[in-house]
Amino acid sequence: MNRRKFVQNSVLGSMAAVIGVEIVYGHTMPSGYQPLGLQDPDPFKLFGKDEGMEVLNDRPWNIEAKAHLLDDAITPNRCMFIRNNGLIPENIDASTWTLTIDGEAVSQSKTYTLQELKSKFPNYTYQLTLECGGNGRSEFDPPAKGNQWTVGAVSCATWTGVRLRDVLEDVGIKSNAVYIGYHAADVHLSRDPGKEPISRGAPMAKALQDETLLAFKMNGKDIPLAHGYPLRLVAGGWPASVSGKWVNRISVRDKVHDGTKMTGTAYRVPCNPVAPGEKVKDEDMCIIESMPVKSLITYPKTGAMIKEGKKLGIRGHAWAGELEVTQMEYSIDFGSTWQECTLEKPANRLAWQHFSAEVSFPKKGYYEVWARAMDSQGMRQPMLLPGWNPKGYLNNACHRIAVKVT
Ligand SMILES: Nc1nc2c(c(=O)[nH]1)N[C@H]1C(S)=C(S)[C@@H](COP(=O)(O)O)O[C@H]1N2
Ligand SMILES: [Mo]
Repeated sequence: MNRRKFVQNSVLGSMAAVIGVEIVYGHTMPSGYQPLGLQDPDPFKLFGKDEGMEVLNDRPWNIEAKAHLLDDAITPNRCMFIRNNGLIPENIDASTWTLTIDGEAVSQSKTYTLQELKSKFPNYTYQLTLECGGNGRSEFDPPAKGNQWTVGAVSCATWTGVRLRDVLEDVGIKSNAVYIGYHAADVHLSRDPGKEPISRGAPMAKALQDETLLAFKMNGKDIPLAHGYPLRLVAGGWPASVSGKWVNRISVRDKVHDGTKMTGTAYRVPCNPVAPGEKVKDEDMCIIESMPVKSLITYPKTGAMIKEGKKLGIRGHAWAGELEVTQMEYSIDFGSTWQECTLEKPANRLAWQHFSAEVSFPKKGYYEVWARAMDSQGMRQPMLLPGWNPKGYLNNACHRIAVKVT
């Protein structure tokens, strides 16, 4: 008798199905062994992402888009960045999923099944811009720790769900309500069930906005697993960390929510500007709320070549947190002069806006096209880096592409 235990045929069969071909010496594989081909999944296939996306980290998964991949008016799953603080929950069963509303500021906590949420409250659909607070971090100097996002940690998808406000009204909110905080099913990297990877939230005013959704659909389909299936909070215009994925509990707090990554320096910037590299005390750091005005040239890709005498059509999107973008300009002379772009109205509040322009170049040579948006309060994007901050948030510098006229 052979003392070694071998993998069962049925297990072998399912492993082969995932790998896609027969595991030729599979019958000699020790039982419990994970073939490398299963340990190292192709993230693009795993999440249905475009192969041009950049994997910044695999534990946890963090994947960003490139500017030209964000050219669609509405971001498809294929090009949507993934930002995880922990491990994606496994074995989700939407038919048994529940959402509990509790906290100091509810008279009585209440639990809803997903089906109850969907049928009991009116459904709404909005296009909502979600940008990671750390988008653009890679440019800061001295560098900031964390995912080195360039420009691609932003999306604007169509989200369908119920208003958080309607659900909170149904539960009954007391007058001491200050903040909501979400809790979710993802797992801390340590796998310690007592630790949450992230548990953030928003003041009541944001929680009660028309566009703040408990969403169960993205772009008309079930939300992809990596983006929060089967239920996620979507609070457009604020750091996307407020938009909790895999949400199963929302606490209505009588103080600013103090969950993981709400306190200390997480998702906070110095309340007053500091010199690059300066140490900032925790109590001098303020929570990021609305994201600043920003834009992205999504066509053409940087490095474009065009023929002398030809005009170049450029296009992209602009957004301004809680505000609307009221002007969009481009420059081909490193910001010395600016020309107006055509700018569309947003599909709804908190949706990004599309811009376009026909650019002429005076002669052959190297150019850069810079794009600059202005919000409804007259704030414009900085041409280069904005204020340095210890965690590298809120880089809304003008996006730039290189163009050669030959
Ligand atoms: N439960 C949970 N929600 C989460 C996160 C997370 O790690 N866990 N990451 C947050 C952060 S920091 C961002 S930027 C967005 C990213 O959303 P996306 O992965 O759908 O693009 O989700 C937010 N919601
Ligand atoms: Mo984020």
